[in-house]
Amino acid sequence: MFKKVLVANRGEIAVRIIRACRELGIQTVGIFSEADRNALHVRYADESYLLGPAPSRESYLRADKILDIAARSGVDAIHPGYGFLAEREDFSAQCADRGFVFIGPKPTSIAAMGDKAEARATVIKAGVPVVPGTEDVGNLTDDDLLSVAPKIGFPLLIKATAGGGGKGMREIKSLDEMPTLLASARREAESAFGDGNVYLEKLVEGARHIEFQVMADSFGNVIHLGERECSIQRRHQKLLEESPSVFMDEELRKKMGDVAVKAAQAVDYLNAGTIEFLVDKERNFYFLEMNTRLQVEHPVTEMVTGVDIVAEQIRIARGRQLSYTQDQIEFKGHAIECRINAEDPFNGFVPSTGRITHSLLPTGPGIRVDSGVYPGFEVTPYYDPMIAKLIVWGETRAQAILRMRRALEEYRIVGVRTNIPFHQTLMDSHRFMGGQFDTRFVEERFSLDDAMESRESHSEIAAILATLAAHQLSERSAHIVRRNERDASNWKWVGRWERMHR
Ligand code: MV4
Repeated sequence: MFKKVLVANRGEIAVRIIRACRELGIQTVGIFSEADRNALHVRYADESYLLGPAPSRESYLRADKILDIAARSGVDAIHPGYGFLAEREDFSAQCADRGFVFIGPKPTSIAAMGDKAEARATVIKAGVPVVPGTEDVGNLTDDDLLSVAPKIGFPLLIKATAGGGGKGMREIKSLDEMPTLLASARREAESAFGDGNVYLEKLVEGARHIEFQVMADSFGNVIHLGERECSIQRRHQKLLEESPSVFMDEELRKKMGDVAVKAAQAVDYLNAGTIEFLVDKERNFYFLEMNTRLQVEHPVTEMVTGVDIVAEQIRIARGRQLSYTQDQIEFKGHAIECRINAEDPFNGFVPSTGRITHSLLPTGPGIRVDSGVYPGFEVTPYYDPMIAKLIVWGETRAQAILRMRRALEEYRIVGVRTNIPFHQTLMDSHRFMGGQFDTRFVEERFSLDDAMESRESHSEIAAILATLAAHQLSERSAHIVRRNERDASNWKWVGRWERMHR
């Protein structure tokens, strides 16, 4: 086993990885920027080293400094977490060159999936279904693209080959608007990735975003750990993930799982990865891209399979076989994760910074909180606003939703604004409860302001009630307002919901 691992990340994911190491008896080395001197991951690691100033490019993106710290502290391996250097093929290669095991895939796999047009071409050869679109790789000129577009058909999407995450993406309704939008897509891709190369795909409308967790060891074993439903997102930022997807059945899971495994095998994959699919209303599914890293939402898969994905990553990286065969993977119950962001849901989700003065975490049956903060910690504007993840498990989806409501009510964070009220409103949404949503749901059909406005129309009654019930309300005021009356008890509600879905 490794003796010592460097965790090349910060926040909740660094803490998560340190926890896995601790359970495996592995010493840990943390790294931190000047803004993170008092961060939780620094306290959890056995030893920690300063990288440099707060901005990521001067700290968490400094591969050279991180490798020097790895050498100085004598680690055997480096876990990159997600973001920062996690999907940089050069970093994965440099780790190997300097004699450290990179706990993740090989540089060749990262490269093959990092170029989204190349990824398409590679998986097509392996028989993986993709959305109809361009199939050539290399730099396609505007003339190439304009001539192939009508054959693909409109509406279509321009996507950046270096992309992912929707940057440089443009929707094209007809050929005449294409030249202008091609130029702006290339400009955006050039400034975001330093690469203006693009490709085309037919637009799949009203689709769900469902992804499969895969794991591969160095003995050629590749398994999948089922799906995560990730359609609840805003501006390409996921807000909630769950497993299983309400859309899934045994047969579709088997089909998509087999395809996910094939896609991983097509790039000779090693370690943990995620295959993203679009699934349309007719249950046609298409490979979108592969994320060659541990993902934020991995806990929902851990909760329904019982697999410790990070421990399994470490095991694979040191050359052991996967602890599970596909047949040994069983799915039990339902898990939901809410991403808790330091941002103001009542004000365009602008990031909220400041010192966390108090915090009270929900606990009890079926609750897990992966947090990167604690009372006294200052949330700075330099990094991702996600400060914690609240994950619940229930026997059924209905039970998981009730548990999530209970946990969101218990959760107290004072000092920064959080999106907890957003999640509470989401948990009350009938469309969410009924599983009737796709990737447009949050942006087009769900407005926190509307939900709040209908409450404001009763503002006078609310004011009187507020005065009368000051005691009770003070308990809830940390989360602003939420509907606290339902027309039925939770028991009745579960019964109804479950009868509806029989
Ligand atoms: C699509 C699509 C519809 N049709 N591709 C957005 C980010 C990038 N990862 C891929 N994305 C999409 N690709 C085709 N051919 C719709 C999206 C999309 C989306 C995908 C996943 C999760 C959320 C999304 C929100 C808007 C659009």
